[in-house]
Amino acid sequence: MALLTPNELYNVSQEFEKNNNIVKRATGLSIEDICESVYNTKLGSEKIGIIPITAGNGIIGNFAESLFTITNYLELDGFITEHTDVAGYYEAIKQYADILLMADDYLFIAHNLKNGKIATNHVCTGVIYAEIASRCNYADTKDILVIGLGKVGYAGASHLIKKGFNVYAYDPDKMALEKAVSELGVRPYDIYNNGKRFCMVFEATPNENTITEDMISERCLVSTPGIPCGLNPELGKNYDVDLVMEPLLIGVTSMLYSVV
Ligand code: NAI
Ligand code: PYL
Ligand code: MG
Repeated sequence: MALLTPNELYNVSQEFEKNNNIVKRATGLSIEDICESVYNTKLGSEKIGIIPITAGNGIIGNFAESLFTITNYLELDGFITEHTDVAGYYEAIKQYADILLMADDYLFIAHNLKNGKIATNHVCTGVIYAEIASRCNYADTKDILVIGLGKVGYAGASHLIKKGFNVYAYDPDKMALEKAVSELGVRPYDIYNNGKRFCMVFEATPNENTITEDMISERCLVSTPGIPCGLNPELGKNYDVDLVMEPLLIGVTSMLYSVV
């Protein structure tokens, strides 16, 4: 599991605002509007308990603070527990938290104690980034390219299929590709011989340069949570790409809307 580093989280507020402006320009809606539409929910003033977890590789600098930042941006009542782990969980309950946010090295969850809803970061991240790509306001087709069919990519591809998009997908992991073809009905995209170009791309891989020139049309929207970014900056500039890419908070926003 690729873990975030404090360095990737030092300016999350600016990164979130920057990406929200790109999303508004390319889709006509804000990230919050899109989350409201996807989950058919509205945020209130829920109390959000953020519990630092020391398991595995331990606390990631700026992680809890980043979650606190997005709860403020969304005008929720967020707090980071003074204690970690079980003591932190107990503290959050005693502080009457409505929703808990906590992450170990394998799973990052949002749990609404009031309605019982629970969500994972990888599914909510896949759904929101795929949804953003699919709302490109200058696309004239329902064809969309998905690069990467792991935990995040599979969730996003599943969401797009349910929305009726023509999902073309690629993953070098044959098992992952075959699973998505058989379970979701995605169409395998042959990166070596396809000729088809896309104006909507959802990428979810932990590698650079996964998006190549022959995959994208002149003007396109690339929506990717992948770290590092799969789009080469040079290619992005030459092809006038609207790039939505942020290390954590777009996915967290999706988690919060999905559990209220
Ligand atoms: P994963 O390891 O479950 O899946 C990654 C998939 O990408 C694998 O199936 C792998 O075969 C595939 N892949 C690798 N190179 C490829 C290539 N050149 N072309 C196509 N597919 C390729 O990882 P997961 O959990 O799905 O996360 C994906 C990325 O998203 C990671 O970098 C992770 O750190 C990041 N992430 C970012 C979040 C955010 O909010 N920005 C939230 C969650 C994850
Ligand atoms: C949720 C992120 C997105 C990409 N990789 C995931 C990651 O880094 N997970 C680990 C999160 C650990 C948090 C640590 C803390 O500070 O509470 N246990
Ligand atoms: Mg994100």
